[in-house]
Amino acid sequence: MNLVKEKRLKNYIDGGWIAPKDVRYVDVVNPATGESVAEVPMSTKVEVDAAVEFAKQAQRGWAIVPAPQRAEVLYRVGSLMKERKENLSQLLTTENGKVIEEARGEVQEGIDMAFYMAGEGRRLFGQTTPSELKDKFAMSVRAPVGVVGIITPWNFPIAIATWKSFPAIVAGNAVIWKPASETPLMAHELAAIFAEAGLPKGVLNVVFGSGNTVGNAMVEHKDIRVISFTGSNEVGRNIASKCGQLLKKVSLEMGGKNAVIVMDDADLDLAVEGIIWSAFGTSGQRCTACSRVIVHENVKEHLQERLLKEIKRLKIGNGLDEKVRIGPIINKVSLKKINSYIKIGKEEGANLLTGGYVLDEGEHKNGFYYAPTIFTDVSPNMRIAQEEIFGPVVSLIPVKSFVEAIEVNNNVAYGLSSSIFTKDINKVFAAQRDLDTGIVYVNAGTTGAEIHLPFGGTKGTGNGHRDSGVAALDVFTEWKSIYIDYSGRLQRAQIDVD
Ligand code: UN1
Repeated sequence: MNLVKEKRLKNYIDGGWIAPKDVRYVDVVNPATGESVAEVPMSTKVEVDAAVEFAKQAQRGWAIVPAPQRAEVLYRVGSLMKERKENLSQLLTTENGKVIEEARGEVQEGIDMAFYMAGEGRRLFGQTTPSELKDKFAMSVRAPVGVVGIITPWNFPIAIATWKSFPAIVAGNAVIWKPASETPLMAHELAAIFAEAGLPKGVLNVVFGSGNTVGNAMVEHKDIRVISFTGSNEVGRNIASKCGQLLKKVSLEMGGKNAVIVMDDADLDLAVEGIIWSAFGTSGQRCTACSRVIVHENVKEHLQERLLKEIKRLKIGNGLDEKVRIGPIINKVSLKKINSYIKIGKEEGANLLTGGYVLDEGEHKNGFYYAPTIFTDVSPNMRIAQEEIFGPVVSLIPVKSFVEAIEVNNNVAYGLSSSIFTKDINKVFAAQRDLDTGIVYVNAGTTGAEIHLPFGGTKGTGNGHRDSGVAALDVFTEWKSIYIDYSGRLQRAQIDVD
């Protein structure tokens, strides 16, 4: 059952809960109340090295377990997550702050991923290909890579971990996982569920700690052959250059500057709902959050008025309260960063329509809350329209045409998600082709990716890999080409072909 009983968390290494020696502990703070709910150890390279040794050993055995049997563990993990969905969701809200309804949605994402990837245990399709030579058989199969490292963020502490660890495990790898220090409880619970589901020891190892120490030790460890990272652009680039030097495969997902386009033929009620949900849900702390609205000038005034009206209805508070729609921001550092963009926006000449301040009175006194914020009359090159803010701040950018809307959408450094509201079927098809993002929505907001489709984006969002979906297997497997000659002679390829 719920295993977080002791306040001080332990690493999960080689199937055991182990407290690292002589390390400092950091408080895990409930952002809704400011209270410490646990303490997380700041492990060191020593723990990473130990975990990798155990993982290497375990992986050899795990790789020869037939994939359908490896998948059985994931089916059990999915069932246990389903049984504990409510507990996990409450705990997730406690450490991350997201409202309980969204926490349930996130846990559901993990459950879906478990059953979906378990299905891969009976597929993991390879290919057979005709050989150039007689009496020779050629095929390519997906082979596990070995020991892989996953580094996950605080904004989706369980879902993103499942996008990465489940495909890695079903494909026969062993995993070293560094969860974000802000949200270690989900990692603790997922490791406990894996143990209960019968995953052999050493196949999954959780090492808590900072990116600088634990993350770095993972990136630099010669026996960790893949790094899959979701987080900030700055950290991602740093990891990428180190991995480049070491010729290590790295998969990066580093955020977005996602836009909703509202054309003048759009269903405005629907567009308003879509914008409110994708801009202010999760307090804007999603990689997929909408932070720009590109609106046709004919409907600009109307849309602004409608958004303003809807924003006033949003109850902001502790996410455990079912009536609350907007929870807190993860911590004070984030609050400060969001606030700094308000100043930048004003200085750039944007018009602050609503919000733009920290909520710190009454029920909001001890937590980290920010008022949902809208800037209007934003021009596409302003910093508030170019840089990822990761908070409930949205910029309205007026445009004159569909072509201009697409151009503005694409003219940012990121390319994760985009959306268009229109009733014109021609614009729908042109937009899905021309929007330069890894995910495109039509008549829906920018959030809500489903786990059986690839997740990721173009340009500064990543480096060409995808989480989730069957595409995730490409990150965690190597193609192995196998030739079996049954001619009884030495046949020389490209030479003995006549
Ligand atoms: C993220 O913010 O990094 O599509 C993940 C969505 C969610 C996942 C977001 N399913 O918004």
